[in-house]
Amino acid sequence: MTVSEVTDIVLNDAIGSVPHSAHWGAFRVRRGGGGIEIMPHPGDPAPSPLLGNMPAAVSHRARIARPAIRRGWLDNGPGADPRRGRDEFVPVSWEKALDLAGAELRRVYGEHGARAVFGGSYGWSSAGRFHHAQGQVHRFLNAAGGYVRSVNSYSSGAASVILPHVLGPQEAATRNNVGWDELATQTDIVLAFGGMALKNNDVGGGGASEHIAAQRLRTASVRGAEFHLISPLRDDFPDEIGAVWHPIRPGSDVALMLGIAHTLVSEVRHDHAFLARFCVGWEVFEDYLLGRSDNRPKDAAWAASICELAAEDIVSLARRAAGKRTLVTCSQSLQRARYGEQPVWMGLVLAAILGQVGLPGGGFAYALGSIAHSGKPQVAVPVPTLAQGRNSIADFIPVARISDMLLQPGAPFDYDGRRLAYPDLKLVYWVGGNPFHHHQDLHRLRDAFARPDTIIVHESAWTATARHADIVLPATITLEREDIGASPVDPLLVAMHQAVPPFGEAQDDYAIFTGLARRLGAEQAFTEGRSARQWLEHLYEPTRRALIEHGADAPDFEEFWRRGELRLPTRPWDGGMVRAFRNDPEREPLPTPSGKIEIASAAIASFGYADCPRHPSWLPTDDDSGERFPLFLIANQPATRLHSQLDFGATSAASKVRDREPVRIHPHDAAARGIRDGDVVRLYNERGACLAGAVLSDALRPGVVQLATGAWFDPLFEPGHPKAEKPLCVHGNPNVLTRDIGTSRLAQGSTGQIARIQIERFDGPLPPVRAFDPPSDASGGA
Ligand code: PGD
Repeated sequence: MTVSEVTDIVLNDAIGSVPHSAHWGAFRVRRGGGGIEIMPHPGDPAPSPLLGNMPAAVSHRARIARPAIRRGWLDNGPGADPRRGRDEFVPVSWEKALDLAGAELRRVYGEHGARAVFGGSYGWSSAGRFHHAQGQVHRFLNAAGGYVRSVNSYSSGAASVILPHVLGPQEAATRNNVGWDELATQTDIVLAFGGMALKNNDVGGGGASEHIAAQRLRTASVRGAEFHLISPLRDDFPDEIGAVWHPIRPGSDVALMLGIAHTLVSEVRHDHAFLARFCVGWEVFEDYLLGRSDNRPKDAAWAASICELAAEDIVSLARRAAGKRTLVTCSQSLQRARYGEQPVWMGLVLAAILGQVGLPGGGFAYALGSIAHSGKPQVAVPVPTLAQGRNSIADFIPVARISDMLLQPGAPFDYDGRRLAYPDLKLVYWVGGNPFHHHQDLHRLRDAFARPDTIIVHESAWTATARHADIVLPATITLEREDIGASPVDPLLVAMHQAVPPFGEAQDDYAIFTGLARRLGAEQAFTEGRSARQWLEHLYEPTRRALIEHGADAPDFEEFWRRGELRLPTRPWDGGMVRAFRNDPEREPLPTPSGKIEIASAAIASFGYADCPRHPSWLPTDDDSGERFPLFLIANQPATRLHSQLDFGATSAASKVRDREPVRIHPHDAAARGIRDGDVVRLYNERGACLAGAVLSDALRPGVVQLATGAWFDPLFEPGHPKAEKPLCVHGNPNVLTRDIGTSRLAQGSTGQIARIQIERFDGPLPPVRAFDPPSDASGGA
């Protein structure tokens, strides 16, 4: 029997459903009644509500049915063009679209070289290991001639650069460091800076088959563990756990950590032996902490004046944490802000002062509770991975410097001790990401996207990124193709069967790149002569071989595909590099310059960055707009979708208020502005403005409003209107308000988490939300 015959049987089996997987969970799909039904994996104790967004994706009007070319590009050819984002599109055949894209790639490579092609193409795309958009675009561009890449992520831009200097690779502080099972059974007290919101635990890149965070927190709580939530938002921790809420002023966590540290040291509750044996730089940091070097002791009263919590609560936190199995966690959100390196570094130092680093259930954990994959055992065998080939050029940008790069070709910039220069880009190729969701200061990004000669995007839907492109190639969604779902920290390998036929003329990214590679004479290098199905079999093979070596269940591909999933063995939990260091620091030094935890870093000091000095420090804000814009906006991860994905789906749509993204406001702030629950409001600052639907809530600290990211950018272009340069987003995308500045010269990470804004009731005629309607002329019929 052939594989496809086996597939047919599975597709038509008695249950009538097929297995599949997304970043937010494994599930089965059943077709019927003109749509699809999604059934969560039975082994998942807490399936994600994001599954509810999937049925709409199959045939929503926002889907892209045919290749389309922007009118201005088609008429005038390549070149900078401010009409990007508000031009019309002309549907064309695949043949014509690929001919145009291929010819343009050839022109740019020929005239300007690979340094003129940006393929950084950041984004989460979908869960499969083969049709993973980043892997596909990088492999294609490497075969075609090379590209300028991006490094690091919007998730962890600051942490991924600071941690190797002071502890070890980011994984040392996330994976295999402090696990959920240890927290459940051994931790006495958790200081959760930025919280552990369950919505964020729903999602893990590549798939998360078991959502265990809530259950582990419950076990710990029943055992008597004490939880402290440090966040401006009360629901950054599950209600049922009964955490003590410390409603801190946004962006001031480092001051609180210093205040706790000062109390510990001045009351001699710190672990001096640990600091002496396992750390370097304590003395210089202690001088700063106690105010010997700057005449400003960072005591509880000092901290209280900055973070606006009571000094006695800070002292009490320090006393409660001392002498117990204490875990300090730092969420990803804290470091997605100006000086985001500091809370990560200082969280580690606080755990070191408590002497807890490396103990089971104690110490420091970065991103435990920020993403489904932290704190879970690693899979013991390699998971399928598509090789990306070799890039012929070395140029890169830190991922969040995209607008700077496009706006300032040739300009110098700092990054991690190096002085680099932005390349001069002519062609931008974006696949599997939505910069008009993920980047900050979207009006500046619009200016940046007006600059290149050509922008090519593969998308399944008319996102704002697709609308800002010149050549738009319709991509399938994950449900429309076969793949293998896997992650190095999830034990379930999923045979992702095709659930529905492609929408309109959509093609897989692999098929699109194959067509383009053919036109560039690079087809063999890109495909190696394999069909998509042959690639799946090829990528599965190393996993199977490793399973055999492990003496584990190792079915051949056909059998794996028939079964629909395979449980992979996991490594025994051993606390990883940090625990090994704790057990034997001489033999198992950390991979830092000193081999120890760096409380002060000579390397960082040598860079001379005022915005990231030699030891963790409180750095007052350099945003002086607080007088004009008195409210803090928290632009956090949504609970109703992953980033901007499937914003039109049922779960996301159900949360909207009069079609807009909900913005939560404290009743005091609302009353002061005459805002009632359900009103449409306008959020604004000097960078832009958006509408949103007001939801009054006392789960926020007064003075703070919260608007999640991911509502599709929906600019209202009014011809001739003086503000057309900064059009109002009528749907509620907070990135029209956020600041496009790096965390510091060290990491240059994204700072999208916090912005200063003002808010008012919107009484004007209500503009319709058109984000999900295709641009004019583009639909062309499905
Ligand atoms: P997504 O919405 O996941 O956002 O930014 P990211 O760009 O990853 O975009 C993925 C896109 O890929 C979607 O448009 C989807 O349709 C498309 N796609 C999915 N599968 C495929 C495929 O197979 N092929 C193709 N061609 N396309 C596909 C996320 C980023 O946003 C991240 S990771 C974080 S942590 C940041 N968070 C914040 C924040 O907290 N606050 C602010 N203000 N800003 C943020 N931006 C960042």
